[in-house]
Amino acid sequence: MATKAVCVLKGTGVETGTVYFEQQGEGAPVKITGEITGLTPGLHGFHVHAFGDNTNGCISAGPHFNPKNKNHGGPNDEVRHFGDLGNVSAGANGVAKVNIEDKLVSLTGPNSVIGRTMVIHAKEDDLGKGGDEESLKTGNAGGRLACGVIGIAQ
Ligand SMILES: [Cu+2]
Ligand SMILES: [Zn+2]
Repeated sequence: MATKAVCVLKGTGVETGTVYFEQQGEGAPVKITGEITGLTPGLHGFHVHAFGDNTNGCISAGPHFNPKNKNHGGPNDEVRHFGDLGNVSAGANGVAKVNIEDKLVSLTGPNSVIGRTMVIHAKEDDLGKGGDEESLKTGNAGGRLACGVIGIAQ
């Protein structure tokens, strides 16, 4: 049976943002789709962060979701955080279409992302290749433009 989740991104850095998750069964890849508007054109880091906590805005979501204690990386890297989804690309109109399939993000089991927070960042994620310490933690993706807790969908 398919599991579905949804996340509405809120923050001063976007106009709208809706992200849908769908997984066909335990261990299957997760399809992540949606649209984010009101962005500056270009690449923006896009991650699942550890906590579904919004008490102090997007900051309370904590670091990237990293249950295996690895360094930051890109979505296709062996060494990466579970939450590392790379970048989304906004066109000249400020709209980014999300269309990702990921093997580590899951909606079931002990490492489920349901109840955690999706964050979109001000800057490009360097995917851990920036050559400095921060690159291996956050990809130097800068501030948190908007975020939302991933919840169970209908
Ligand atoms: Cu992030
Ligand atoms: Zn990361």
